[in-house]
Amino acid sequence: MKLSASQLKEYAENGFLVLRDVFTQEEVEALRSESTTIFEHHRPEIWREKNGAPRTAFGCHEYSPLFRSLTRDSRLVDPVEQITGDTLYIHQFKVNPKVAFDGDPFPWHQDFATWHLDDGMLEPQAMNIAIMLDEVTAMNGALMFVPGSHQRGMIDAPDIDGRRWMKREDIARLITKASDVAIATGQAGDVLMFHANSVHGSGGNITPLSRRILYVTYNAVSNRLRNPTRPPFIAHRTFDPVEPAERSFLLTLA
Ligand SMILES: O=C(O)CCC(=O)C(=O)O
Repeated sequence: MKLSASQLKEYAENGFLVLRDVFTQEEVEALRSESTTIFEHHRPEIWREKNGAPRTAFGCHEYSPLFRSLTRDSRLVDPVEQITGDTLYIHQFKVNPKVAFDGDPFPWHQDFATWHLDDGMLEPQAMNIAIMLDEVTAMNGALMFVPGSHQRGMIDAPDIDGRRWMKREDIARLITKASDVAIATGQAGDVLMFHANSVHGSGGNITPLSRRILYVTYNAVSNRLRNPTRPPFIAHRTFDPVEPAERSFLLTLA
């Protein structure tokens, strides 16, 4: 699945892009059901909110054949390959459920700050591409972006409990009015992709409506990690090129 010229332009200007109706409801249902099964388990790769509700399941494509198959789906691989212009490997895989009532915020950050400072990634040549598994609205914890912020490069951020949340004064310089923020809402089956230096975050979810989003982070093989410090389930150490599959991940499932 290739991006059109207008989509490439929008991405270049804003640093993020929402693609509509990419995955079918049958595919979304399969991904939701797999996520539910995964969150029933207690494993070190599954991080939780303060009250025990799931927050992030990292690296579940390593043990889920369905998710493994998804990582090769050309609807995810092709647009990232088109933008990076390189062969890709999987740097990170995760599902963030932002659960009903209890989903906590993700403060403002740039992913590349962590990837560079903690994972030893040289260039912002990795990219998140995410599938909305529920309707994502302004109320249930959609991601917010500062459009164009990816063009400013990496802004240094302190290590706070293993995360590189941005300093409030830096955010206050970037956001001085409501129109400096854009919100990435969509329907289940829509896809969101964003630049490694795009400044983003998300609010908490106090609605009774869950907001599951599945993220694959692909990195250019030439930009593989040099000296990672985070655990391998968060920053992968295998740099095998991904072979895109044209058929749906449901059909290529071994
Ligand atoms: O899922 C979210 O709300 C935000 C996730 C995010 O920005 C991250 O994991 O770096």
